[in-house]
Amino acid sequence: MKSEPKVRASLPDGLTADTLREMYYRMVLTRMCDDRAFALNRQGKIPFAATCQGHEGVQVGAAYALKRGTDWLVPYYRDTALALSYGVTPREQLMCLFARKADIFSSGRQFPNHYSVPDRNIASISSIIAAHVTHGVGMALAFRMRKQPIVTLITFGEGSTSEGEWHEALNFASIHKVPAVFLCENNEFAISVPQKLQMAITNVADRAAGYGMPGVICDGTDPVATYTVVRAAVERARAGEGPTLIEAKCYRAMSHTSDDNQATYRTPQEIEALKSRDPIPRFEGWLKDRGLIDDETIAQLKKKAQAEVDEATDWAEQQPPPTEEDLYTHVYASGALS
Ligand SMILES: Cc1ncc(C[n+]2csc(CCOP(=O)(O)OP(=O)(O)O)c2C)c(N)n1
Repeated sequence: MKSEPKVRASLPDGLTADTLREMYYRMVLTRMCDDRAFALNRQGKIPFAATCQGHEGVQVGAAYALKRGTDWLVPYYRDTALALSYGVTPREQLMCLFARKADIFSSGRQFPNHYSVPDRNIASISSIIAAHVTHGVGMALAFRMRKQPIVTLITFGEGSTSEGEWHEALNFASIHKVPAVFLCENNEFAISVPQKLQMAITNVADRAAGYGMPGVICDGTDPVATYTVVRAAVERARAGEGPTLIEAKCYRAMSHTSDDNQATYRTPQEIEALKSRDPIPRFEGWLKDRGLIDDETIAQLKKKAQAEVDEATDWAEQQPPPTEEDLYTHVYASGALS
């Protein structure tokens, strides 16, 4: 029987060796789902895909810092790893991409990745960037008013922080000390607009000072670094001390979505250089350095993830599409007009 490799360093608070390997698995699984989505799009089988590549570290780290089943996510469209670490399955992810009738987010009506899974504490999101930030603050206020010890994690890109609603949300959240954590996944681009044309500051986290809340920066390619800061912010929020703005510096490895072509605004050298920041090999190195994983386990986990994504793809593709009658369902709450 294979023995557990000797752990060479103490583990971060709240994370066991098994949890760290599970986090690694979620990152690999997300990457494979993402690759599959873009391949299906190019095959003409799905209309649209939004990539998460380069964001796996921040999203998995953040998901594991929450109390699953208690805390709520108010995510945005790039949060595949967050969703897959918070109870969404690869079958559900793929079914939404195929826009099948049984899609659990919207019965195939919404854009892909517009998560909405109330039974897993994932709130519905809006395509209007930053609109969901006000929704998330409202939810957090409700939890506080009901004296429920629930924290809301609200995510967005750095481009979204240019929106008026984002500022209104943070201002209100801080005045009322709502139990929210604002997580900016700063990938340096809002579609084709680089950060320097979006704001005249280097760090989004500096905006926190204007609202009287802590602003924290972390390496968003590192799941453990992100886990550590999100966990501290979640504890602070749960203790009634108010919200925190976290800026996780990451990057977007691919074009904004399958409808975009980053070659029109990034040079081939820039695109190539991003590969050195890939969160997956970096986390592999981190785990190996601590004796928590070896090459054999890495190969097994990758094989398992590939099999899970292959199975989910075949299954989702076989599910029936919506029918003509479905046009009229989910438009009004049933009985609302009676
Ligand atoms: C109010 C509004 N303006 C513009 C858009 C079009 N749009 C969709 S995604 C996006 C970029 C958002 O960038 P960022 O917040 O940095 O997130 P990222 O996509 O980089 O993860 C824009 C401008 C939109 N959906 N809503």
